[in-house]
Amino acid sequence: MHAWPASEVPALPGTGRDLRIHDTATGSRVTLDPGPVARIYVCGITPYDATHMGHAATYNAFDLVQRVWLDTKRQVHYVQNVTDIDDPLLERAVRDDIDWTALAQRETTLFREDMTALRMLPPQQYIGAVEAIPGIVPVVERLRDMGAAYELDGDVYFSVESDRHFGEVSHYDAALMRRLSAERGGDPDRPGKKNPLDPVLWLAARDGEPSWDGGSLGPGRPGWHIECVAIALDHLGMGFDVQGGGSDLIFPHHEMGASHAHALTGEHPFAKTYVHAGMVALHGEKMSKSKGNLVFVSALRREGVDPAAIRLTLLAHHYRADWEWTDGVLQDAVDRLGRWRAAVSRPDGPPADALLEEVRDALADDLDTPRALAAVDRWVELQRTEGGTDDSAPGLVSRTVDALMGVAL
Ligand code: 5CA
Ligand code: ZN
Repeated sequence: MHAWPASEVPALPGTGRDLRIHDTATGSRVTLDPGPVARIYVCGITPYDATHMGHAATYNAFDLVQRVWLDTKRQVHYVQNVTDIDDPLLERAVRDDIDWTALAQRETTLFREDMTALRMLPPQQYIGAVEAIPGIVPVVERLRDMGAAYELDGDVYFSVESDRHFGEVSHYDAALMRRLSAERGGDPDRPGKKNPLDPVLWLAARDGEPSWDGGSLGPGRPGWHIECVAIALDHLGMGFDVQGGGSDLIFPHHEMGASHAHALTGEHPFAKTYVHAGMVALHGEKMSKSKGNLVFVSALRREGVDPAAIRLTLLAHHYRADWEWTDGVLQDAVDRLGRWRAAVSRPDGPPADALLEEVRDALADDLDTPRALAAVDRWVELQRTEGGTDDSAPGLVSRTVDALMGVAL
């Protein structure tokens, strides 16, 4: 699949800081130490209802990770998937009486447009589950042949007991794992499984559902977790720097993915660091497609809201916090954008070199965007009240917020 066009990242003087970020698996802040090419896999959308503010907030977090890396003069190898075949997509297509491929295509197109408008950097590989099937089949066959997977009425399940590191991403207890498995696409109550938590790797063809050639597995379609593992291993290999997603992916998705990869390769870890963004809520509940309490990026754009204001709304919240979308938080961002634009439109202003370093410090410290915005606010306020004579300052402020936070003033 093609991704979306990259917005330019302006050059900044000097060099940024190494990123310290909260790692879910160790429960602590770690300083990332990527090579000259930092490797990141971010789980993509299931394209049946895109792009809501929760999605946008999560992709914003991982866009910042990349911008901090780029500022340290590294290159970034970024891979993202599209879950363009899975139960929820098929269910929505039936509900809305639309062809599932048309639904997936429509929503993926919208997602690309939203990501472009929000100045999110595109992945180098943007891979759909369907196009990844020829690579997924041999991976599932291998897991089965090595005894890490088993068959149940034609479906193939992964045995969580085959990975001695199982549980080390989420550290959740068995009861919570079981509850989340049931809520998030698993089938812990299906009789005949070795362990109720075992996730499906390959689902044998069902009547009325699309299916693909599965070689020795028979016709069917892939399970969810193995999709991301096959794509990540194909393009990034084991031990890549960051796997990212929202906190609802900690379990089962990222736990199972890690276990699949450990079993498959005999190596550990799958990702060196697991990073998770908080959940955005609307009216007191997590924004989710299944609940339908959504605010769409595209709807706001259509109403004439500047994408830079949407992005500033996201940046005003720490990426790990759960927060609530309200008209008030958007209005605050619209007002802030107006103040910032007025301040950088003047020909000169107070020196901004210290501001650049403050923004760098804040972002390198677990992506502390509220602190970064506060630093810009202070410069803007000084510009308004006292002004200054540094004629390079307004340009430097513009380039700082664009290069490091994707906000075009
Ligand atoms: N296709 C899978 C990942 S392989 C998937 O979870 N798709 S999704 O469309 O449901 O979600 C895409 C990303 O948005 C995931 O990282 C998910 O954690 C994140 N996300 C979903 N809802 C919210 C929300 N309300 N707040 C923050 N992030 C969210
Ligand atoms: Zn994923």
